[in-house]
Amino acid sequence: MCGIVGILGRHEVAPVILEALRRLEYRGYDSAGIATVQDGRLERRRAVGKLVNLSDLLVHEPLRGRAGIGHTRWATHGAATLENAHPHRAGPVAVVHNGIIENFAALREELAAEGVGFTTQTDTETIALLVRRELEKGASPRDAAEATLGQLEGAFALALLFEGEDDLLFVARQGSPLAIGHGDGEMYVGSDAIALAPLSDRITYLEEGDRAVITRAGAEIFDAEGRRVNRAVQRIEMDAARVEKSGYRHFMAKEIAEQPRVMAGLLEHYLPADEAARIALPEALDFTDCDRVTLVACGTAHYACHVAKYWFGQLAGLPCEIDIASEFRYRDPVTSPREIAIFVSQSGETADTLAALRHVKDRVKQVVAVVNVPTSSIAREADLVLPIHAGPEIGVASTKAFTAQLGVLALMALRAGQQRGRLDQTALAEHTTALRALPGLMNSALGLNETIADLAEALAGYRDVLFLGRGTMYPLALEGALKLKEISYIHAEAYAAGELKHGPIALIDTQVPTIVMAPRDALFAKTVSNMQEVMARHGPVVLISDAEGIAEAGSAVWKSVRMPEAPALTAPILYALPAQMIAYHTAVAKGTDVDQPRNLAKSVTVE
Ligand code: HGA
Repeated sequence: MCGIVGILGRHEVAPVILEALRRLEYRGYDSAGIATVQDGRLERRRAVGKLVNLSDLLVHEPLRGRAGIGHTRWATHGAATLENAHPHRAGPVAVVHNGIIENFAALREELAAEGVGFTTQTDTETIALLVRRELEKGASPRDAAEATLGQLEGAFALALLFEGEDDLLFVARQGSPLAIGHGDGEMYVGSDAIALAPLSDRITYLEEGDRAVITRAGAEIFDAEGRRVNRAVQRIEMDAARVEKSGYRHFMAKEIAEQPRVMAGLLEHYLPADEAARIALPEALDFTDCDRVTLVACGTAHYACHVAKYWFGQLAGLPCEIDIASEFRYRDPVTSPREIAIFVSQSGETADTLAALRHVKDRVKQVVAVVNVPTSSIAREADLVLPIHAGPEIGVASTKAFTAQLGVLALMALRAGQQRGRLDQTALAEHTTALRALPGLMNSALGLNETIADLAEALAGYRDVLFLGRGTMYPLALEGALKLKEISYIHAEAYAAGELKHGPIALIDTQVPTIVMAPRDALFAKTVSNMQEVMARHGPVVLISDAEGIAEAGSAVWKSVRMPEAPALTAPILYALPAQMIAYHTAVAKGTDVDQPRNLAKSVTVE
């Protein structure tokens, strides 16, 4: 999603802004631009496509100045064209914006009625035009910005730069994240701390409704009511090396390979090695007096919730509901004062998930955030935060965050089972032993890289792929299909294996491979029957199973992937790896942009 950068520097800022925008590239974008105040004059350069186009332009038409703003745009309103690229300018003001101005059409009409013309199709341009209108009435830059904010509806983060003001940035946050970095006689603004990583490790996160007047001397922050407020300056440990590819061809490959280490770190955190079965989750997480669990998320995180639904039911006997955040929020969900609502998001900034959290926050017993970024909005607004400790995830297609989310959710379900008397110490010890063995099994699964690369070469030639699974393998099938379509653009669908004959079997022919995810578990025979139904109709089948499963059912399949044997609890976590590797290698074989697939964005900060 759109990335924002702003700098009041001691030296030329355009190259530094460009570097910061590079660190935001992972969020996904389609055009980019920078504006600076150069000898008092506001100047801007914009380019469609990747940042290299903007940097080429800057070589021929450099931008000078010590104050500037920059933007990577992921279009919501108006095509990815040069005129729609940010910064948008109206006379003496330039704006960069992340989010959506929901009343922009009404505002445009109002401005049009006054004879104001438009040069873009964006909602963002209205902000610049409204600020200019206030400035023309004689308002100061700050008052003009304040007056404009009062007219905007929707979710946004924005930064304003003014002609003639080389020591002023006005920024505001309403729904989309924004961080301020403190330097030595310099100040920075960024959509996230990653953008500011090498510039500053002292970060202030703006709260909902905050606006700030920034000069090189510091930031004056005001809340939505205009009261001056203090927001903490936090020291961020942002190991710059962790956002490098470290020799891997893609971030996604690196992040897939990191999973054994991430899982080991997560377990070290939540499952102390010294005590056999003590789950080190906060005491405040109490499932005893709880009548149900609700899990809400989007995309891959939603599939993690889907797996957790099985765990909460089977391990803790707890009714569990899952929903997609954008649906949950608007369907008027029935809540209970004894309900624990869990919101899962890698970035902790997912706009729909945040809105869903706010929707039920005061109506349930407890709101828990399972996030990768503990300083994020979702984390800050929840009653309890359980970080997944996955480290920065840069590839747009989530990998290590998914398995780490599953790790935390499994521990929560075990804790619930223990607290509710469903799991005795022996059963608990069995499950924690299984979790401790998981990093080793993940390492073995990574050894399948070559096998899966070969399989992917073959899959890359197909247009449609089906994924099937039963039980906890059903959400894994959904995740496998999502991953494949996200980065290879192959149309992929997933079904619960038992659903096959209720419709999707009509798709089966020699041109539609079916990937069956089926460890040799209690449901194996049933899934194998569905697999046979596919083969009887000449559909090529890829069986992902363990040695026993493949020995039993793999003789007539097109291809098989032999996974290490895994206990029922950890199998869905382990089987994420082949699903990710299939998607990754298929995308590589097809030559698509693995880390920044078309149209997709990381940290989805608009609804
Ligand atoms: N609505 C603005 C900004 C979009 C955005 O924030 N994307 O992440 C536009 O379309 O330019």
